[in-house]
Amino acid sequence: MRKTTLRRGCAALATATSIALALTACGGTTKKDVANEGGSAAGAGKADPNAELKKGLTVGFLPKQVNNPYFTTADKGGEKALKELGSGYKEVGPSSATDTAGQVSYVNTLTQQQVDAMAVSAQDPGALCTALKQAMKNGIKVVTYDSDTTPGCRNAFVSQASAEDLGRTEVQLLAKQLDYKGEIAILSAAQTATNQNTWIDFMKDELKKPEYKNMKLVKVAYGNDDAQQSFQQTQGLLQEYPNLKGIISPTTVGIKAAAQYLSGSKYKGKVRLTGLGTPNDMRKYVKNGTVEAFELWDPAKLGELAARTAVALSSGQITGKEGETFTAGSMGEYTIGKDGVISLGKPTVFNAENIDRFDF
Ligand code: RAM
Repeated sequence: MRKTTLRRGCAALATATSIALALTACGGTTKKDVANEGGSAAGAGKADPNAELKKGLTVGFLPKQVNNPYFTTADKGGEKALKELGSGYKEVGPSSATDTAGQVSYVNTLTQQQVDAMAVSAQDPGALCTALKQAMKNGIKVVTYDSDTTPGCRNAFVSQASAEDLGRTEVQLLAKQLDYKGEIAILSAAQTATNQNTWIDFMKDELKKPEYKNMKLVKVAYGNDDAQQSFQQTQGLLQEYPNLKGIISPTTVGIKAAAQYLSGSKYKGKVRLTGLGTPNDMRKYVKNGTVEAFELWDPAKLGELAARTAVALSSGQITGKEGETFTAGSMGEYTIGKDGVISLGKPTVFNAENIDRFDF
């Protein structure tokens, strides 16, 4: 693979200078930046569905946060698939879910190390764009997984499920438990997180339907995928809104911390909680009556699909264009959708009846 030297610019600046300067130079994300990032990075060259899968590649995983068990499981799924495919794996990433500048510099590190592909879960949709485009100019294939950037800044996005389905079903799950009545709040991750923000937009849209006329979203709080902050935010929500009846937390760190708080408080079983969590984190809260139902996909499968997509892109089997298909090993055949999105499938709803069948 031909690789050119890293060009000067914002991306290079982020590694070469202080984090503060890099942030100023590269900027955070505004809605306008995202809206202006049109086009797609897919379609460079032509896909050859019969191309042989290359071996000996290196794929770098860059999660939102390295010490988050969700990403540990996801990235292990990627590592296992790469081993099977005869390629190498590495993982780099920040330990905080709000270290956007750190993520930028990790993209630059992977570019300088000349990996063949990278799989990135974006903390912020716009902040990584310049660095990711630089990586692609250097011949590196870029897959986002879990949390996207914008279509022009990566070759493909491996999505956990339909964002619309996730947003709407979380409201539906909570509404049933509340009998469609009362004040509710959302406990999210980082304020810039692409995935959570997309789901929240669909939650708000779902709440506009007439069946929810007696439910009111009073606040969206941010726990930054930090256990302590999420716990404190839950406590704060209940102090600020004593009539709160339900919480949706679309983050594995948030829902676990909220469940921990509720289960040790007078609100246990009274204030309903749902969202996205892992069965292993949530088992005890389902069994002790704090949580009735919540959902998630299998993070290991998400990581595996991201790895297999990266290898298919690097091998020329796909370019990221809508309509292209490829076989992701034993996971079967996937078709690339609009804007280069590849969807893992439907999430699972976990409750007291089925939770013991899952171990992740
Ligand atoms: C957290 C992260 C991740 C999200 C899951 C549900 O671990 O925010 O991005 O997909 O929750």
